[in-house]
Amino acid sequence: MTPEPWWKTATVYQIYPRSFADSDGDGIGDLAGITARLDHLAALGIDVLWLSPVYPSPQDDAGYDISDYRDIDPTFGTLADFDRLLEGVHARGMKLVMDLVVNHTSDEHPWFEASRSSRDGPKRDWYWWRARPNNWGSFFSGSAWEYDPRTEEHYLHLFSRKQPDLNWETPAVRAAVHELMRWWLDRGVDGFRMDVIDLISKDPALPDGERRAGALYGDGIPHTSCGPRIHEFMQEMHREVFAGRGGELLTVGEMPTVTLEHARLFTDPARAELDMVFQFDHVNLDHGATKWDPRPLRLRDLKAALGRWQEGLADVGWNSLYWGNHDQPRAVSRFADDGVHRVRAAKMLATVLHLHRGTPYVYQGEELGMTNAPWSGIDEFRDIESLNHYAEAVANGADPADVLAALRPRSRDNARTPMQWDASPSAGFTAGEPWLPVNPNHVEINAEAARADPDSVFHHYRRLIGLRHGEPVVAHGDFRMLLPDDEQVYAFTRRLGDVELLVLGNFSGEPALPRLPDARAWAGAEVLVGDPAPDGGLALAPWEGRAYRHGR
Ligand code: TEU
Repeated sequence: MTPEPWWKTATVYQIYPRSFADSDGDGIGDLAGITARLDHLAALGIDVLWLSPVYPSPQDDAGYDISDYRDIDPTFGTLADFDRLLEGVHARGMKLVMDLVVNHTSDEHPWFEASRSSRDGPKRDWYWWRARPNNWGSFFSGSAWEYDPRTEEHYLHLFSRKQPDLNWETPAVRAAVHELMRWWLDRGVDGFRMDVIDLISKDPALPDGERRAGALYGDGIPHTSCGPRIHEFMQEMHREVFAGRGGELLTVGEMPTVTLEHARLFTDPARAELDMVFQFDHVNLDHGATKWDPRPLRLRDLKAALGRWQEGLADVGWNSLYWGNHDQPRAVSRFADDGVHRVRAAKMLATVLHLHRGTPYVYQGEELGMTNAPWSGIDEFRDIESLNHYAEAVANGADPADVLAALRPRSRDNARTPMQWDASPSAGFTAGEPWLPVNPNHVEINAEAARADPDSVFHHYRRLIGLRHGEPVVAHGDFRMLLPDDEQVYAFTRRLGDVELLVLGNFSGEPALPRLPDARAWAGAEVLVGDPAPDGGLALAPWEGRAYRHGR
């Protein structure tokens, strides 16, 4: 029997370097800052760190626009700083995973500079050039095409105009990517989180997309998402980069448009593509056609979405589990309550997520129950997605106050406010002026206070991460969703051999009594996570979570 992969008992922590810890007072986080804070992560019990991009970049999309894949941006430090960080991570028994952004490069990358220099240069076909653009819109507002007067053609950019899409049909592009990946693995990194990797195989005809009523642009997703050669490309990458390096690496594909059917193919170990993918179904439930059109989240939809992925990857493949990342609003503000019940709500979200089957990802500050920020005006935002949307909507006649109201809860900048280390004026993040305002609630919500309080969200995460290491049912047990239609309580069981867990989460500000058919059988069981109900039964206080264990 092949042993289970190590990452089934692992928890990953995402660091957004700009906002984690600043060592030199320029107001922007850096590698030396991370190195100085590694004990916080080791104390939490984290197994793997994922670093958002730290490569040289014009920072048009906060580092997701890379101009050199084999160096460190001076803002973040040097390769020597990187090696020191890696050493510190490994010395604490943790691993380090890099962000691989290769659907596109920066327009300032030498590959693109060569490509744009002439119509018949050797790198022309490394990007997508067309005499006439199609109707696709960019994820960051406006057209997905930019006219380049130098050669009088347009190039494709699914994201910002400073992020031209690489053409993966060209074999030399794929070879160049494989080479840079091997370069980082040879340096000692332990794997990659692959940015929008579901978009690298496009329909080479680049046909127009369907245009929704009222939309300015056509939808390119059907022609770019998991295209005809996607699995071939992933298998080739596996062969060229990972094969023969042993099973200690981690690969996770970020896939905003992935379907369950494709995910089964990507993560089936027999196919040798990826260890796991990030799916987006559960983070697309609380808005309409665009993310700027908020809708209330219905708990039954959340259970249906996550439950479908649990079931769909039960016999083959593996799930990643997340509530948030640097692109999503803060989980406790979005899915629960960041007011009086904040601590209990943040713990409940953690209990529910971490006891699913899959590998959990913790986004920096989530372990403190950090919240969305109280934005006062548009001039406080820094994210290109927010700023472009604001400019486009206002130019098209929307009321600026309405646009701002939609940005407040949804902007990616909510996730990017500085990490809250202590109660001092810049939250211990920097000695200078932070690049994005510190959330004023850092006087109360910060790592120093959380570590000192045994009842904090931090210590709750620590216990959950420890359970995954020590309780085989958490990593390997099967999953059964209960009460699918209940609008108040999230409930499921996990089972491995004679051991069974019952996990409950009250997703409401009212007390709840879960209506389980076998409630009596559970009432006497050991409380594994959370506090017992005062009467020893299953009752939950507002936003409370709890897990029970039967058997041993
Ligand atoms: O995100 C892909 C992605 O789907 C998001 O851009 C998404 O469209 C948006 O955030 C939803 O609000 C990845 C990175 O995580 C993101 O930071 C980058 O901006 C993007 O790719 C381009 O590299």
